[in-house]
Amino acid sequence: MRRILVTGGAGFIGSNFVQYLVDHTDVAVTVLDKLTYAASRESLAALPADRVRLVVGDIADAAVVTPLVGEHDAVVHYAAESHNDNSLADPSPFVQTNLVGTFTLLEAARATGVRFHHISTDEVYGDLELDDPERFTEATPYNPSSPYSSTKAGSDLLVRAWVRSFGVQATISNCSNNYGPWQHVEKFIPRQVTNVIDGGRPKLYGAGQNVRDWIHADDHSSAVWTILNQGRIGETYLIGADGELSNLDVVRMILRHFGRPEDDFDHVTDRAGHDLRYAIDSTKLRTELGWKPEYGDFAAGLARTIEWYEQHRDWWGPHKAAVEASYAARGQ
Ligand code: NAD
Ligand code: TDX
Repeated sequence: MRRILVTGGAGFIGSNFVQYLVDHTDVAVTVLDKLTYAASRESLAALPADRVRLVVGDIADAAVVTPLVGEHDAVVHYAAESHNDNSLADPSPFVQTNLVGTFTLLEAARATGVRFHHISTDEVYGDLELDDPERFTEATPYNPSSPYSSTKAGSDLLVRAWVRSFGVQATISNCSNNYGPWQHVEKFIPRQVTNVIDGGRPKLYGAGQNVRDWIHADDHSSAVWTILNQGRIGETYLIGADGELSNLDVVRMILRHFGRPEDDFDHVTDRAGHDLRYAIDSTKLRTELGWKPEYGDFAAGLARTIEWYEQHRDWWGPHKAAVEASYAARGQ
């Protein structure tokens, strides 16, 4: 593979993958990104211009997508509307980007025969009880809860159909919750960390018992590169790093890091339809393709991430007030 097109490469996880490609390979990268509110040109600014090119455009625009896909050896498709709370406030861009955008890319992959890797989420499987001994596997039935996760589930099913009916050379990965630098302040960990940096209090939805399975974005990127190179066409691989923690525990870890009392947070209005627990069994990826995560120690990864947010106030600061105002308007 010499040339790779990364959709959504100016977002949190997509930009991490672009950085990964620059650091670990010699491929030329094109980023196709609409530069929505969630994008950040700064996340790509330090990368060498002779390795990374940015094309500003919409994945649902066939006139842009089809010729661009044809110039590459592979497409890695990250672009999406990604925030559950936004999907509850206005589902429309989620349907357009996650479904129509993925459809448009698949049609281009079908027309050009280009290898396609689809980035998805564990949320397509719905949620688990707190005491369920089972975790999600590739065989778990789809059961999404939110407009966001249902559009991601629909996009996965489009990929599967385009493989089976049209022979598109695609793989799919479903990953758990990512953390790390460059994550938008609307998301859970950056929101709480920046609240504390600003002298405010973390905001926990409901009782805070909901469990998420945390993975560092660098580990997600290494898994995607492994699947792109060694994955079997038509297969799905779950990506996870055994990082289950309740939201309450994460908030307490953040408060401890800053030397603040562990109960120095607010309970706020719960998310509608809030998934209780996600948990990934990544045995298939580990045994078939030999991948393993490097960031086993969540506390250490979280501490580095907190330090990054302390050092990058100029990046997140300008967005913070508007994000908090929209949460406050919803009682969150
Ligand atoms: P993000 O919101 O940070 O970034 C999304 C990027 O996609 C942005 O740069 C945005 O400008 C771009 N984009 C949105 N609509 C577009 C369009 N119509 N055309 C072109 N570009 C468009 O999201 P993220 O957290 O980096 O997530 C990236 C992908 O990973 C998504 O597909 C998401 O479902 C998946 N995922 C995320 C997580 C997580 O924890 N964040 C976990 C598993 C899977
Ligand atoms: O202020 C908050 N307080 C709070 O308790 C926010 C923003 C969130 N939460 C809770 C809701 C969730 O239980 O924290 C948990 C994590 O919330 P998000 O960061 O919004 O992530 P989640 O809804 O779990 O989805 C994320 O992981 C899967 C990504 O945003 C998705 O793109 C990915 O598919």
